[in-house]
Amino acid sequence: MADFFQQAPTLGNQYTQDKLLRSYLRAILPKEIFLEIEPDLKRFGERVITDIATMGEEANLCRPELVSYDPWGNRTDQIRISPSWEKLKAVSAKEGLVSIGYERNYYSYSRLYQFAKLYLFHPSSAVYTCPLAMSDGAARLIEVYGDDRMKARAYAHLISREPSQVWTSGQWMTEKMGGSDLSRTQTIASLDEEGYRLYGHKWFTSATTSEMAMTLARLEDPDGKIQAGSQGLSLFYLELRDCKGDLNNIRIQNLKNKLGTEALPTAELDLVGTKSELVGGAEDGVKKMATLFNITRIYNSICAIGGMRRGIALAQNYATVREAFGHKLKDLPLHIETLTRLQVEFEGCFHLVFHMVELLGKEECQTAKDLEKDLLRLLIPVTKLYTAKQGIRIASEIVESFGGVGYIEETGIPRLLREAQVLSIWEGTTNVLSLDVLRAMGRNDGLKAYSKSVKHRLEYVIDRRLIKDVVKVEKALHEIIRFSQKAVTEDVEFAQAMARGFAFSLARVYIASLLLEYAQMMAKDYADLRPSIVAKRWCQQNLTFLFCPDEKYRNDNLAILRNFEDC
Ligand code: MFK
Repeated sequence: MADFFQQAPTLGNQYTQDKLLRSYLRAILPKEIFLEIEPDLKRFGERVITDIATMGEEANLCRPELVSYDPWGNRTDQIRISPSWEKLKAVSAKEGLVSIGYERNYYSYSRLYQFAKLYLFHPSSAVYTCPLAMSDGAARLIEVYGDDRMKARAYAHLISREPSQVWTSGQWMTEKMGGSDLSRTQTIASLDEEGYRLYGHKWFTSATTSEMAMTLARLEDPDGKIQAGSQGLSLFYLELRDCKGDLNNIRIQNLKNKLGTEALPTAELDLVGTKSELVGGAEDGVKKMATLFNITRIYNSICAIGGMRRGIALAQNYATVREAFGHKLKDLPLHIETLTRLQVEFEGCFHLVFHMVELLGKEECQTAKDLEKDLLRLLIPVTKLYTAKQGIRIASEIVESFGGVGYIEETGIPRLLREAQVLSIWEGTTNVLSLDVLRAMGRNDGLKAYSKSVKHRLEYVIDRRLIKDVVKVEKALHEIIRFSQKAVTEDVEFAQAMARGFAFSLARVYIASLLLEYAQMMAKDYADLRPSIVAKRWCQQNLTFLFCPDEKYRNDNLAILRNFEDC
């Protein structure tokens, strides 16, 4: 029998091969900006499959290690990380992966440029995007709420392009009582003659080798009283080490053994009198921290689509080399159908995420209208929760599309699934964010902005080949509006039970409007009809997932679960 070898998939330049990214940027950016940044994207598209990919692979193989004591019994609390993780830090700084967004050389478009690079970088980076996300969020937080000293010191380090100067930041929110319900935070901030000192335990801290962190704590008043609930939380800035390199009264207790993100150190730690500074005055800590976690949620979404694109690129390449049943996989109708579905889902998510990045850029450069600000507040949780879930689904299909080898660790394919799985957990789970969507609608004009924006986009579409789809999206939008009016008259349990389906409907319908608008633009300006095919395919699927969980329905749920009695 002749020897048989399976051919591994190969990747080409991740920018030049990504026709969607290229045509999207060309269409959306002013011509002079596109021409100026494209050479950098081309160069970077090559790096992410060469030296950066090697750094990522090496970092993944070398897990962080906690050295709690030195040989003489002294407590050291040192986290040893891979040299490649350090290299990724230097590369990120030099490539401007955070700084581009703050240099603002391209005004509000700077964020599009920066996030295009992050999208290319993420799947090769061993999730170095995590410290970048928190650092970017911390930079924005300081820009908005920080004092002059923080701006001159921490902000300058966070946005530095100089590897010896650049800092990363942690975002320490999660405590044992919960990462979702921050109102149960127990860390206390006490004021002494030198300033604030923090006492408490942080249960999940990511990228714990960072130079600084933003965290939440409760202020102790002069009588030693402490305000409960989330209103009583204040925001604090701290540096992990002093000028001698000693930890700032922090005990690192444990490193987490996780399903994925293995190169990333995630620690449990105690704050035992950690010196820190209040950011933006007392209280309203959650609200201030939201400036940071809104940025990290956008990073989460860009990482989701970066991972989808990488998986699909690998699967498509493999389909051109792998034979089965006398054909290449690329010629098998069911395989084509499967990959097409993934590609359409990915393209929808791509448009949603980059649209949000565009809105973020406008908000930061003060060119966003009120409607766009309300829209951004609503779309951040919608986009984060939707793209994370689709990222997992697509990664799972990609693993399967490789058959048995997709399950083999050394192919690198299982990593796609592990790295996707975290995206629906950190930075707010799907259910927590679904409830946040309801809050974003209730507290400002989120739904009004949403509906106006979808309608406005649909009005632009006049190509008669797309009109049937426009009508379908209009109907789905009316369904959403009617449903939301009904939902406010129902009880809280009703609203909570339907929240996930509602958020998914918001995502699907919004994406439909973006795809149709893009299809119209590409047909008109570039005689490119492919986006119309994608938009039509998107609109063929269910756009809404609205159902009525009235009291009977919810009681039936409990009957199905047997009231949790047998568990
Ligand atoms: C690679 C990608 C990224 C990698 C980074 C990962 C590393 C980090 C890992 C983690 O940190 S995981 C921790 C994950 N935990 C969360 O993300 C928290 C999830 N929970 C929520 O988001 C809850 O919705 C929340 C804790 C915010 C609810 O708390 P509350 O106190 O009940 O909030 P409430 O009353 O809704 O909001 C308090 C204030 O904040 C309000 O302002 P006002 O008082 O003026 O009305 C809100 O409007 C405001 N706010 C809340 N969420 C906001 C927001 N403002 C803007 N945007 C938001 N998203």
